[in-house]
Amino acid sequence: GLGEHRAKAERMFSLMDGFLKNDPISLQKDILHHVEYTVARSRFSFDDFEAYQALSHTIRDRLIERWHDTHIFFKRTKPKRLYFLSLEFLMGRSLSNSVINLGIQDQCAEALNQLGFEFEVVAEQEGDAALGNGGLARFSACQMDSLATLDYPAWGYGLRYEYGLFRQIIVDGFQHEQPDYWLNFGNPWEIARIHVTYEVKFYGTVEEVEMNGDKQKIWIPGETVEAVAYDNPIPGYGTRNTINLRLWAAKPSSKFDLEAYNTGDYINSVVNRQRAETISNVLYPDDRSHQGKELRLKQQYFFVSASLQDIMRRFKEEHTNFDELPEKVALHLNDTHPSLSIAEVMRMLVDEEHLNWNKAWDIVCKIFSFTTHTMVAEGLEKIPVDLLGSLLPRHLEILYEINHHFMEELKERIGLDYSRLSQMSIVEEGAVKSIRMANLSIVCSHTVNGVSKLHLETLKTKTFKDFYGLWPEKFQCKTNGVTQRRWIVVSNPSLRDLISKWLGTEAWIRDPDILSGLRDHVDNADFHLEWKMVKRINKMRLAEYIEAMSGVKVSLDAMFDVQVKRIHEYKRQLLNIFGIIHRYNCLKNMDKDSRRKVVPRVCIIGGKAAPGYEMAKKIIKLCHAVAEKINNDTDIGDLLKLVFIPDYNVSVAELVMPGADLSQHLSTAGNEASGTGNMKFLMNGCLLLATEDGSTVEIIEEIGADNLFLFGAKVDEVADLRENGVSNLAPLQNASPLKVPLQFVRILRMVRDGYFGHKDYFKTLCDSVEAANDYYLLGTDFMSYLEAQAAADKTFVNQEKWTRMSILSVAGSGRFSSDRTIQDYAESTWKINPCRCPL
Ligand code: GPK
Repeated sequence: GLGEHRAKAERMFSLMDGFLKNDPISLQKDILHHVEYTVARSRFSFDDFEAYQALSHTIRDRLIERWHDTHIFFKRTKPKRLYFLSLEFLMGRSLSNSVINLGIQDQCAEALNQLGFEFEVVAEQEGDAALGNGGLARFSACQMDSLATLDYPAWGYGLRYEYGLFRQIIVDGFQHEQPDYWLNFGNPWEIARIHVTYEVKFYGTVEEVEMNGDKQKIWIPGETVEAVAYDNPIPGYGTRNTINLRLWAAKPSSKFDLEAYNTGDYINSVVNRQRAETISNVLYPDDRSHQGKELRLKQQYFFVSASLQDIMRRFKEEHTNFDELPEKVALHLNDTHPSLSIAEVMRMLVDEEHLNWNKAWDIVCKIFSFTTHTMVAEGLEKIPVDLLGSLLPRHLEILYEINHHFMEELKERIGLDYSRLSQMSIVEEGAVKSIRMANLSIVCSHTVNGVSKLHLETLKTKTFKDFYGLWPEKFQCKTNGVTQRRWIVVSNPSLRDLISKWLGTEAWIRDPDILSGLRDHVDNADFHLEWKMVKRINKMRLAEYIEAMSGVKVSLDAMFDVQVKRIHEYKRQLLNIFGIIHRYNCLKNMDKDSRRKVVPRVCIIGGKAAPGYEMAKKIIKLCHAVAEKINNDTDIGDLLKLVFIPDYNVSVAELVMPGADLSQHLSTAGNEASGTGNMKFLMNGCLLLATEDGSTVEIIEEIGADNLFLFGAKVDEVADLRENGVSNLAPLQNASPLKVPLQFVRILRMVRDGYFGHKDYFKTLCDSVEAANDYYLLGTDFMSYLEAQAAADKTFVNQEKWTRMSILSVAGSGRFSSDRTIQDYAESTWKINPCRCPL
């Protein structure tokens, strides 16, 4: 009975010695305990990596306590929960972040110190968790941090890829990809839940059976694999709340296929079973193009099926009536990647729970919300019907039925406008009949979110114009944000201290709007001095890293100019490289006197190209070819350096952003849905040189156009420029210098003619600008780009002005905290409330 239960609980508690303590001595004891019993090294002799392992386990224990308490509290209060479904999470390192969010950074540093170790060195031992590609995936990670910090009852769901995003190595200037077998060194941040498993089924047939006089479809699957949960605690800052990121790994089913084993072919049967594990083996490395690969579809369904079984089981433990689902469950689709969830929930409600179709549909339409991350329709995900029909035959039927109902409704609303009907249809007819996952997500979601104002505007007027006409109220803007915990507190401790000192509080770490208080000190000379000192310290760290990685020595007096992000034609790293070549040409033509007035530059470029993206790979090679020329030109010396930082990832970003003076965001207007790198640089007091694209438009609103360097065509000019504008470079030979800037033509010619070597290899790259009509408008924007660069140079000479702009950047960055984004989602999309675990 209850009394017995309580007595047992009390005895357990008395055995427990209370919660783990966080004073330095207790921490040291725990670290040594883990050295001896978890890492199995002698406590009298262990190295930095073993210290990292032991400290991580020490922190993990503390996370687990909070994570248990949080979940017990959620179970007791039964709040509406948010389930954030994403196929990608770029978490990066966990140690520093956890220690900071737990509020025990000083204690840990002291504990390590007394054991003869240094916190920074130990933290450096950790590898990145890189289960994602780029912006979308890192944004998911930032959102998890904010969900935990703001006490929301949320779960993240994802896949536990054994190989994360490939490692980029550069050989002779070319990118090579190496597998990222990140689990080789163990992962103290996850908890294997070997008993939390679900069967996931594939293939097979659909049959019709009689059920209480009704005909009912059932799916007879052909293959079963098992999903095993790995839980990753996500601690909030300034709260006990620690939420869960549950990642699924595929394992062979624990049920045996008796027949296979009885035929005597034991070895082959085992080998075949083992194939199940391939499903969660590897992350697809191309962002924004997942088309028609069976393994990818398998990953998506594997993820969806396991997550929804888990979510439904939890719902059924607490509630009995599916009418309550919309009040208790919010399912968020992070892009279309998890959108098979829609068909899966319908299948569960109709086939398994025997609700009638309309009732099930009514419920489903109240639980899903959707965020899209692309601007252009070509980037939208489609799944060939043949593929879907063979892997998931019942789901295909359900998708057809959803579409049938939708088309009927649509005909009533808009009449027999066949062109519009076929454009809005979930099913795309044509050479390859496909399911349009974005249309599906829009039809079924109560809210469709854009990731910046400009992005939402494009969705409404272009990409999803017809859907907007039909359901204007569905479309909402939720401008992205990034977490100041990682992007200032973890990555830039000197700036953290400086901000807190001048604001007189650390409250901005939970309440980022407070950062605007820095404006009060924007003209204070002492503040300026300290501000510049912090930047100098961070530049020093970065310079050391650059020298270690590339052998290039750089001057701290130079302007550190950074462009780091995935390599894409639309992000225009090529424009940056052309600008650097231009700078080089100018320097070569100058006399000694003029050179003395030049602001020295260190140009830093970093980013990965998708393995199959030829043009992006050529941009990387060009960068190296140009760097080789410039860096070895003794005539130029410190006036200009170009370095490519290999293997750009979250932990490299943490080092690069604080050390940057200037950062570049060059996407052709109308292509970058939001951008989040710009926000991270802003938080680190780095000035932006940018086009008016994505969220930069809102950064301008917040800090004023005077406080960054803007250039380029505006979004509403782009279409016109592409059609009639000055952008048509072909044939280049005859182009008038008035139309295409002569400098630009000359630079293109240098690359084409082999000035940087590799003439043949760069041919298609040059063609992409010339013959392909300069789709991304490099020629058009070139002069404007050079002017913005010149303005940056001019400002840099005036350090007082520069520092002012830098301070105002940080002061205006509060609006770009993911805390703001998440609060907005929680209140207006998910309708969830904070649920704060008592201390
Ligand atoms: C968008 F469509 C995609 C994609 O597949 N991967 C990805 O990283 C990015 N994104 C956008 O390109 C960024 O503008 C945006 O800030 C980020 O998603 C987060 O919304």
